[in-house]
Amino acid sequence: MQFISALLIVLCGLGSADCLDCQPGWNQFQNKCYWFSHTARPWGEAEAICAGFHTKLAEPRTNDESNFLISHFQSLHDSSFYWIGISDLIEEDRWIYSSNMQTITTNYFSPGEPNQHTDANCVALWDRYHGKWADESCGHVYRFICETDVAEGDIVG
Ligand SMILES: [Ca+2]
Repeated sequence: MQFISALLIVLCGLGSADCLDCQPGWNQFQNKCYWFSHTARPWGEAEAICAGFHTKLAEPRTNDESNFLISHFQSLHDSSFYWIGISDLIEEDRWIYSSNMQTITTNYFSPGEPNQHTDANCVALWDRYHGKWADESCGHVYRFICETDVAEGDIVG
């Protein structure tokens, strides 16, 4: 059974259509499920909405995860910005994940970004940068991306 679970994870990571490990409306990549919102909120409210579903704003930890978010973002063609769970709210110019306050382990700021200093403390994917990151004022009202781990029980079905 463990082998089947591992196989499903691999297949789902490759975008298998039979993959049912995420809830309807969520997109799977590797062992995470992502939801791209249809409504726009300030960063803090976006975080609260994710938390309301026991999830969190997306926190890409690897280049592969960042690349997945960017490619899915580009496939949507429907919004200019999407919030993710990275900010320098606590300490200027130290970009951290919201859930554990650790310094980011993958950096997809577009060249020249971040560039707005204390005026912009939250990170969004931006279509002008083909989905790479910009620092934005946290009060701006943008769509957002929530993430959650694939539940182990769901993998086995
Ligand atoms: Ca800042």
